[in-house]
Amino acid sequence: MKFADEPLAYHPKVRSMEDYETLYRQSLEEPEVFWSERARALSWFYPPHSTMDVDPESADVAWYSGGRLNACFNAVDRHAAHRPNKIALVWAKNEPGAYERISFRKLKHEVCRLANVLKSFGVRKGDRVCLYMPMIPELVYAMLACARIGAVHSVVFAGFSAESLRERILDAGCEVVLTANEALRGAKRIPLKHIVDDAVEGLSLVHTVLVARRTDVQVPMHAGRDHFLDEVMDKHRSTCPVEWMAAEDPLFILYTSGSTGKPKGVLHTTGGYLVYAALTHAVVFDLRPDDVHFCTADLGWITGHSYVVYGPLVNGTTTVLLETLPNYPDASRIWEVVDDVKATQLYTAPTALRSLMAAGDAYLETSSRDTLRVLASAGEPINPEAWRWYHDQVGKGRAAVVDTFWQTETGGVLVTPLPFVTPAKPGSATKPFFGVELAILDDQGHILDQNGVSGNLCVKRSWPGQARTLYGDHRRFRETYYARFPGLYFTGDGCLRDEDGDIWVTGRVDDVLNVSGHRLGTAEVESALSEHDAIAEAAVVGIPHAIKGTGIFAYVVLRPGVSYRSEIELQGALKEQVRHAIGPIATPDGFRIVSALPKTRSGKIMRRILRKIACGETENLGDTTTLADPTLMDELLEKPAEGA
Ligand code: 6R9
Repeated sequence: MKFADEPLAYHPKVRSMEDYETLYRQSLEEPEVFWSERARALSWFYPPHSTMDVDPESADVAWYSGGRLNACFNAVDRHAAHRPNKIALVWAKNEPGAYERISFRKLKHEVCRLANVLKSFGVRKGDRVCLYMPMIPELVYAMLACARIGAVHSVVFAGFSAESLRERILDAGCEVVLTANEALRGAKRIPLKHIVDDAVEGLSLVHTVLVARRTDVQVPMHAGRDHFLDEVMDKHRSTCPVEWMAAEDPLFILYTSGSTGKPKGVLHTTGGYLVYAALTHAVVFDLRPDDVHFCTADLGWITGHSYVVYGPLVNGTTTVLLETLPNYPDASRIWEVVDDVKATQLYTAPTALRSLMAAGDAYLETSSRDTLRVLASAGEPINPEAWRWYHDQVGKGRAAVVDTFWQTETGGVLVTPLPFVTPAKPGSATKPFFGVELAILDDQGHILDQNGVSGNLCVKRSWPGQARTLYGDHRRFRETYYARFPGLYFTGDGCLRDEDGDIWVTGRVDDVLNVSGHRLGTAEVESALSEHDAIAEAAVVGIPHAIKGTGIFAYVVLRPGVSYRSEIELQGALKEQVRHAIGPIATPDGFRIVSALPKTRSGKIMRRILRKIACGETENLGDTTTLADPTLMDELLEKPAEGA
């Protein structure tokens, strides 16, 4: 076995635009050479005998065939062997000033214990395990324990409702669920165990629920099914052999929203994902051996998977796990954490920056932030004002800002500047990462080769971090990503390539909303609203929102004969309905009751019109002649929508 015990030594050093261009060219002209070099940053049980094997027609992608490796071994064991006392994980707890530091040695022991627990409950290679947990070390242990024994984790963001959780447990066929008695999020306590109880009620599929104890609160335990995690971990040894997985064996499933109501179980595999997560983590964040990487993302999202857990730990980097909200108890908190842990990188979302910025610069005075070298952003377009504040105020002009564009499906960053290398341009994600060949197409499918064009953002060839399929639905995978522009991966985003060739991602061009950096399908929110007894039909559109980026505006048609005491009360009930069906992140910001929805003659809701009306842009509604009922326009235009 080859030990890449100093993974950083195997990542390329990019110090200038010439370095970037040379390597970028090589990555496209000699992909075999480039990508086999990159695989050396991992420890393989058997090294791969090829790099990529792709059939664009069927959207079948394989990377590093013949290779065998284990994700947990790469993230934990090799570092525990070479630098056991190095801190792997700094847990910044909900309580201000409270931290727990976990070394690679301890991480290995805890992960092994938990892996043995999973095995004792019958979890085997290939089985799916659902993790519905707060941001506590046990969640990291659980992800890595699954990886260690070849089980596939499916982390479900602990802000999702019981209904959403149930749907995801069923879709992935999870027999074991891990949770906690409660989650602490700022001043709130979230009764996770109760939510799990509701989610799995009557489901014979789930035979085991393991409950971490985050607080002292008592929760009902279902005899034979529920066990406290600490109690069962205590019974098991802190060593556990790793399962050597094929490079293409699944590592995890992560659900994300699409343009239909049903969430998509994005599946990532082992070898390619890890190579890409580790490489992008090292290059995009200008990684050095003693760095402390602080990414505020929840592990329920891809950013948490790739840049809190896998990227940093595979690179042997100290990574920070933030349990709390960036502004709890106030907007100075996140900056104080930066100082306390001596973070060298900060990775957060524009929505968080906007709300911290709105709180005022006084909150920056209790911290120095002098350790920060790289300030990164992801999840949605960053507005130039937030970019400048991040650069000038947070980083005092000394740290590089990188705006990273990517998706759950891409596994790692796709378009990004490189810190201290790529000339900065507030609001632009600038250049493709190594191996990523972008194409911009017009709606008719013509590739727009020149600069100064805008259109649909696609990727021409495979890269190792890309998702391989949607769990149990390869046809949907093909249709969602490869059918719109045959042979190309379609991101679902629109973009502009400016005269310098820099990329500006402008946002989704499909029926997906990006609310506070979280993806939500309009169809999901609409079906949640329609479940309410009063509602016959609903349509939701995105509207500009100062903090969230995009807010949700809902048009609802009531059932005949429905009466309600006040519109406010009805709105309250509808908000509750959406929280119940999806979770608080999907709560609409504004409502309007209408007698009917504008539809084409084929019955398609004309969201374009609804969006313009909700935004108050009634001047230029475009072509309304295709409406099935043109008289509806008079009603829609009658009363301007109340904003968010
Ligand atoms: C990593 C992540 C993906 C969608 C994506 C796009 C938007 C992400 C962005 C960005 C502009 C950026 N997005 N990063 N838009 N600039 N730097 O967020 O994954 O949750 O799957 O969302 O987010 O619309 O298609 P995911």
